[in-house]
Amino acid sequence: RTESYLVGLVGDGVTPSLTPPMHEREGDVQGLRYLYRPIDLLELGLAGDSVGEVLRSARTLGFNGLNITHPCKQLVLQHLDEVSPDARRLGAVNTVVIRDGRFIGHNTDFSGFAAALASGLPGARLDRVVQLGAGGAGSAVAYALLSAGAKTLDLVDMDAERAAARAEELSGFFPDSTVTARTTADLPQLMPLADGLVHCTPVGMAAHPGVPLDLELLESRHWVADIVYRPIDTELVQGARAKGCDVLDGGRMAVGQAADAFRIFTGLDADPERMRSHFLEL
Ligand code: SKM
Repeated sequence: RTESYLVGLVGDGVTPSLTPPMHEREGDVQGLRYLYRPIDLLELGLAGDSVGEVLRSARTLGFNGLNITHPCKQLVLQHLDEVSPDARRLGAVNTVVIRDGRFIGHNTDFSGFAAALASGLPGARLDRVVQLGAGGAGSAVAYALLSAGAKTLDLVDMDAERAAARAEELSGFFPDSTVTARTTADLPQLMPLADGLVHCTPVGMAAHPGVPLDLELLESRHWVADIVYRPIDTELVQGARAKGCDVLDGGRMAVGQAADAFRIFTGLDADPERMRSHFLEL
């Protein structure tokens, strides 16, 4: 019988992350003994490829699991005993549960975004979606959109090769959908055809202010999802609201990944709405 939970987040610069307080508060509310430690590789002077060693140390010390973030989401794969089919296809793991001495990997970035989309933009049309950004987070989001039934996905990235590689890979996983690599120059043609827009680049974060596209391209019939959550009201989110669009802010994905990881670690459902109100207080 597990009477307490000890989990952590491994990655570079994770000390200020909001994930630990989100989990701990949910544990408190559920009456659990639940501790969530940041394990900051930068502060520890450890490189990303020490994630295997960190995993084994965590097992030795009785951890129930770890969230894994940059730069370890791919590096961790080779150390796992089992990987969920979705995480395997995505080639990225952000949640490792330690059970009977075995490491089992999952990806709650994709499932968390899917849950966020379903709860925050219920009934959003997914026939045609434009996505900005095809990096790590973008890959998980694209996978979630296609899993949720997006029929046509236009994938825009400043790195044309990266967009092309992702589009080809995703087309292989979702043969009934059309995934096409695009450039920002295509946006004036694409937006009039799109139901919604998802933003997965760093633009709008405190360190990268601005908007990722010309807001004139937004129409009130578009829904807009941002995954940037610091600040929560990015310039894109504000601009889209001002246009009358239905909007999903980045906090929903941040909460979604945490809620799904909480369930994987404990076997207990987290309440995403309660987690979100706590997240908004942090
Ligand atoms: O996948 C998530 C991870 O679980 C937690 C996190 C964070 O708190 O910074 C970021 C994402 O990589």
